[in-house]
Amino acid sequence: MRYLSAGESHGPELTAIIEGMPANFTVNLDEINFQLSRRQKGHGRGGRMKIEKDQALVTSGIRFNRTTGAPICLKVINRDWVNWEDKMAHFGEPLENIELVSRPRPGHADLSGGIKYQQRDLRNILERASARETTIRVAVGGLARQILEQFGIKIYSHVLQIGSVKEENPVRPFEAKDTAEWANKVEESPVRSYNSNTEKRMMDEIDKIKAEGDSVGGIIEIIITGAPVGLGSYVHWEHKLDSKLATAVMSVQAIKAVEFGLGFKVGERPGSQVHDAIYHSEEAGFYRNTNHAGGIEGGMTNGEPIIIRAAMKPIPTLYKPLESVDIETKQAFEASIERSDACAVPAAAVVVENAVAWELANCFLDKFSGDSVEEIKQQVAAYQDLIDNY
Ligand code: EPS
Repeated sequence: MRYLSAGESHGPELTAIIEGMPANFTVNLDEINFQLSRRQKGHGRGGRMKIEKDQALVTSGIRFNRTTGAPICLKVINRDWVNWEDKMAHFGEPLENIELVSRPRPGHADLSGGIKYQQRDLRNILERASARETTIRVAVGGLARQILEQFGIKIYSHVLQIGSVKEENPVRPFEAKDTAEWANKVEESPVRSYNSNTEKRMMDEIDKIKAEGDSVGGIIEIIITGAPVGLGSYVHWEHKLDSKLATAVMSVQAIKAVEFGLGFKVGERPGSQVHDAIYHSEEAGFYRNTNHAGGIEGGMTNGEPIIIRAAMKPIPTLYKPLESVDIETKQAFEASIERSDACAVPAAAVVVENAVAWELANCFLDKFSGDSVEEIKQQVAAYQDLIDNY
C-alpha cells in the first residue's frame, strides 16, 4: 500500500489517498474517529483544539463498511478555515493589509524552509510543516490498525517522561494484571500515564512550565503485541522492520530520537546482558524470558512484543520566544505572542501509534499479500501451520 497526503494547517481540509488496500476488509468509521479524538486530548494542548473536533470523511474505496480494493480517499475538515479563508485563499491577489510572516521561530521549519523554497511569507512554510498534518496520518493509521486488529495485532502507548518527571517503574500492558484495565487507565489519564502518582507530577510539571511561558517535551513508549514472527526481513537494507518503523516514528513532527528495546543501553552492557536467551516448550514453541531486543532481531519480528521509545522536543512556538532575526529587516525582534501548546507529548504518543500502525500493516500485507481479505486469511493460516511445525 502507499498513500499521499495534502493539506495546510489553516486550509479547508486535510486529505489522504490510500492505494493498494485489499478488498473486503471490514472498516469502522467510528474507530477512525476514535483515533482522531484521542489525538486531540492531553493536558497542555492550546486553544486550537477547542476549535477543531476532527471527524473523518470517506469519499471513495469503501462501500457498506467494506473496502472494495479501489483507492480510498479520506478527508478531515479544518473548522478553523472559516477564520482563514481570506488569508489562505488559493487564488486571487492577497489582501492589501495581509500580514506576512517574516519572523522565523527557532526550532521550526520556518527559516530553512523559507530559504529552500524561496518564500518571503513564511506562512507558506509553517502551514504545511505544522503538526496539524498529523491529523490525516492518524486517520490513515486508524484504518491500517483495523487490518492489524483483525489478525490479533494490537498497538498501545504510554508516556514515560515529561520534562524532569520520569516514570521510574513503567508497567507495560502485557505485564499488567489486566491489559484492558491498563489500556482504560492510560486512555483516561490526561498525560497517558498508568501510574496516578506520576500522572499528578507530570501535570504539575506542564502547569509550571506553561506558567513560565515555556514548553516541555518528553518520552513516549509504543508497545505492539500479537505480531507474528517474520515481519520485515534481513535480506536487504530497505526491508528491515526496525528501520521502517524508525522512519515512521522520526517523520512525526518534533520527534528527535527513537530506540527499540534496550535502545541506547545496548552500548553500556556486555553481550550476555543484552541478548535474549531462546527456549522451547511444546505448548509455547520458541520463546524468550527477556525482551531486550524489543521484539525485533535481524530486522524481523521475533514473536515478542515490539517496544519502541521516542523522544519529543518541546514545542518551539514559545510565549517567551528565543532570539531570532526578521528575514526582511535582518534585525533581531522582540517577543511576539502566538497561540501554542505547552505540551503535546500525550498527543504525539497517539500520532506515533498510528504512524507505526500504517508501516506495520504494510509489512504485514507484504508478507501476506493478496487482493482480498479471503486470500490474506488463507496465507496467515498456512503460515501459522509452518510456525507450529518448525
Ligand atoms: C501547530 C500550532 C498550533 C497547534 C497545531 C500545530 O496550531 P495553531 O497555529 O492553529 O494554533 O494547535 O496543532 C493542531 C492544529 C493539531 O491539530 O494538532 C504547529 O505549529 O505545528
